[in-house]
Amino acid sequence: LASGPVSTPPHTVDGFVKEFLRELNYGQGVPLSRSSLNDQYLALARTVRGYLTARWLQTATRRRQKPHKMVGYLSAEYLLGRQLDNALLATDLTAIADEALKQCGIDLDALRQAEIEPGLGNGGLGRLAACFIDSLATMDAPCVGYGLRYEYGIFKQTFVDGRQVEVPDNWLSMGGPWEIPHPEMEVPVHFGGHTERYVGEDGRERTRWISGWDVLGIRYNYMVPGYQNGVVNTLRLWRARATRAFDLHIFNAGDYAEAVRSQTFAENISKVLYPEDSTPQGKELRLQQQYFFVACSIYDFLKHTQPTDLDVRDLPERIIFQLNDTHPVIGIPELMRLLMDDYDLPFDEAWAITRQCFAYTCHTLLPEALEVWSVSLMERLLPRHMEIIYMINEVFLEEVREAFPGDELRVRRMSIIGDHPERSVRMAHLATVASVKVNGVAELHSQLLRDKVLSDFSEMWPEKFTNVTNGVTPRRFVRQSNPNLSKLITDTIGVGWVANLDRLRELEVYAEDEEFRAKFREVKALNKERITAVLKRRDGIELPQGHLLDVMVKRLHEYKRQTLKLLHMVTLYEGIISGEVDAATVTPRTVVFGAKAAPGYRMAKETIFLINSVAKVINNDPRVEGKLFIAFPANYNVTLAERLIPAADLSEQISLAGKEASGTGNMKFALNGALTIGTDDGANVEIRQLVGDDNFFLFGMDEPAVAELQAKGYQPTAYYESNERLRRAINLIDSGHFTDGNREAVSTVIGDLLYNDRFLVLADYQSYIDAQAKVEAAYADQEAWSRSAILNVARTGFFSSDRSMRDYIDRIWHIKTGS
Ligand code: 26W
Repeated sequence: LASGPVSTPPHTVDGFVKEFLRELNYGQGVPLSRSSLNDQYLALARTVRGYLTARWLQTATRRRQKPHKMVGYLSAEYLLGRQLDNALLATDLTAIADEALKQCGIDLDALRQAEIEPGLGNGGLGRLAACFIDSLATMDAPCVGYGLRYEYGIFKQTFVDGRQVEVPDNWLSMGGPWEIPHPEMEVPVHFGGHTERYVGEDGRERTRWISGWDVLGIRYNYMVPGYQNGVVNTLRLWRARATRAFDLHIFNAGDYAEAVRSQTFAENISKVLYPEDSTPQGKELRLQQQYFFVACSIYDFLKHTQPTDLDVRDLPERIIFQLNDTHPVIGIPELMRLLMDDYDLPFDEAWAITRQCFAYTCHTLLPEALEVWSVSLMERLLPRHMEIIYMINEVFLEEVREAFPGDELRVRRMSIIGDHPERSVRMAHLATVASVKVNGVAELHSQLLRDKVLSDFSEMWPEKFTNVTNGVTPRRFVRQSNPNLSKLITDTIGVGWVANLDRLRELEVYAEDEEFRAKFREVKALNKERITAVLKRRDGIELPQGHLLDVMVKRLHEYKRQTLKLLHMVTLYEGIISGEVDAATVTPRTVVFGAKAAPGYRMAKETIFLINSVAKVINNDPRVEGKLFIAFPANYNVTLAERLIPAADLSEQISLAGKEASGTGNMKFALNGALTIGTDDGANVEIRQLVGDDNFFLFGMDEPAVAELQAKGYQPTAYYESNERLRRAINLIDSGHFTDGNREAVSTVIGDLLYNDRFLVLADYQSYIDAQAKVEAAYADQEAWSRSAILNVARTGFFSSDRSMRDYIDRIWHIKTGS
């Protein structure tokens, strides 16, 4: 990196025009007069990147002056969303770029639309990582985000006859203007083979790993700009490439087939993001991905990022690797391997160091989402790591026996190696044993981790467990996505809130101000106009106007209970068409769903089909015209979220209590002035505490009630039989009313609801219907509704990811911010 002065392009319209035309002419190689929209977008992105690069180099140079501890955020997913607007905002170039492009006869908005968002994540976990690195840059905290540069991100969802069809997301096909590749810096990563003992020159026995095949990690840097603070951090994603030493392998000819395999398969490693969200498939390629990016990242830190004279014994003063769920946990035995086999440290010393270098965040409560890898796969793919895991387990189980003498049952429960259904490595156990701290992502979640999922561990090491409630970046999810509300807030309390979200509290008094409430409603109305235009252009959907806008957007999963929302809509519809309910008394309501299903998740896909089927009938039935409407735009992603959330009146957060670790969409809605209808789950609990019971629609069983009902044996049919409205809603679906008389087409979902219903949809149905009736009553009083909505904005500044990062820094990382 340059250590001398770096030049920043001039912050003027003229300067910007010059940079832009230079990028267009010499970068894209086209004159303005013949440039395509994509040429212009790429030139603009590169221009803005130029402004970032200067700051990026300055940040790196400054950080190099002084030894410091940094965070290596290890995440298999980063759901970044579009980059252009965020970079313009961070550099305060939006107005300049707008004017500069105008002078070139170009509309900035058209170029914004040209960007394909990097969808390198599935949902909450990946988006959280993106929010965190944004906040760390804004706080000037030394952090490198490490991950995988998937060539194909999360699939593009399309609907064919109401059913989800996945299309590959070739996000780089139009160019990757935000990345800086370094093909000259290759990181070797080994797989397979065997280990052998040998005696070193000093007479000590050592182990070496003779790999079966190797790949190279190619570094791609992305800039992560802080908000108008001149800081730019790094996101470093790895791409796999076949080795050149490949020919040598062939000549050595020991294992020709394996060598050929490496050539063929090496580049598959970073090919595609696994679209499974919370159901690990145990696929070998996924383990290859995990080891690949973590090995590259640790190597990169040791060889390039730390000062060259650092003694590895001081590592804990230089680095803390944050494990974003269990996906990067293989980094633990990897660091052990490096310390023992490359740096010659004995096991005990390596273990003492390693145990100070990792911290683990768990993001789930579903038992099926806890990753395990079979011992046989591990032995084949990473034989040295498997040996090290056994060694770790041995000393760990000794500790357990010492702490709980004679409790062999406990030893078996806690072992890193499990026996059922096959011998496998429990990654959450390995992570917990090796980490300085283990955290959940909301108060309730952390409590349930301590009391249930990892209770043996929290008994042994109570101080190891902590909570850090998730957050979202206010830059992207308020300032950028909701310019109308942002302007109102800034006009009212000044601009400081963008980097200090607690200041939203100052809005609280304005909840009582009639004029402010009117302006607030005007903002909502404008945002509804905007989403109406977006859905029309993007999906051909004609959103009815003047409705309560009720939004449920998140991955499709049974525990999130999209079917409960659907049952509510069918209930309203059935009430009207049966004549039971006078249509004139019904609050006009539009429900927007957005949800991708994992391609192999049958029930989720059937639910998508059912939503689309119900939508088609309701939207075309004149009896409910102007009253009920369901929109299900395909391919819900970050870009659509940014348009949709600011327009919502009602936020649906209706997971079964005890199942949603936190949720982060819930926070985005509240911050944008939607009221929440939600269960006592995840961060909903904290949202409700902050906004107050009067400004939140709570329903459903709480976690202890759920546990109790399940313990005594839950029978969904009992609810079906005893609840007439529920029965009529289910019967209407079951009759084939929404599927052209085809009852078979709905049988999977209906059958599951009646005879399984693992997530207690029917048990919470009546409570949900009652809460929705309260919503309607509340919405009828627009002044009171606005007051509540404003209080939601004013009281949820806590959910800034800046605050989450403060908490990680204070409770876990102990790093310094600023220079
Ligand atoms: C395929 C294996 C697997 C297992 C778990 C893939 C992905 C997961 C994730 C842990 C699922 C996930 O994204 N969890 C979500 O994390 C968010 C950020 O903390 C929370 O807000 C959500 O509640 C949680 O579901």
